[in-house]
Amino acid sequence: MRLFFALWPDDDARAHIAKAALALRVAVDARPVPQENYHTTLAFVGEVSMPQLVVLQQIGRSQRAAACTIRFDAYDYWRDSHVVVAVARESPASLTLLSAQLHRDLTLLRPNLILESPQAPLRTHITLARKVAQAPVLPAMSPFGWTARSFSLVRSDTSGARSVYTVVDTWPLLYETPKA
Ligand code: 3AM
Repeated sequence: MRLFFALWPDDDARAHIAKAALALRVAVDARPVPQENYHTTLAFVGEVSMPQLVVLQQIGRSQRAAACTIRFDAYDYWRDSHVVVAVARESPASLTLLSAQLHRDLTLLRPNLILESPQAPLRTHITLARKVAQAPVLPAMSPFGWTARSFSLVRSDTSGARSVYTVVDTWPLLYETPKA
């Protein structure tokens, strides 16, 4: 099975993302991401066996990152992957740390596990449309906040015409301490 760690939106965040996607105009042959697939990838894992799944669940359970609110504030077109994304130009520190820690744990515990994942710094984003062949004219985004209270291990099935994502496990992020 093919897995990745991600933030999975609650209904509130999903509604905000859907609204941001609606404001986009991409070419007719582009593929808008279905609402049920919206997510923010923290660490792509790749193909794993059942025993490796248990290791991944241990890794997920052992994280101690803080909950945070992410402000998505711009659209971007990523030419290499032909996607239009919503980006948070500033990532909360706790999210950057969580992503880095996940990558570190994956590498330390199972050096052979990550066959495909590059360890690039986190670019906090939500893919809104795929197969966008040419750079579209992107509007300014009405910024929205997504309060991340948990993160998930997600299975990706790309064998059919549409990718199907299934949340396998979810762990809480630590509570945000209110600022004085
Ligand atoms: O979250 P986004 O949409 O940016 O493109 C895939 C998707 O990214 C990416 O993992 C996310 C969940 O499927 N992905 C797919 N194959 C990948 C690979 N080999 C990959 N990321 C890194 N390496």
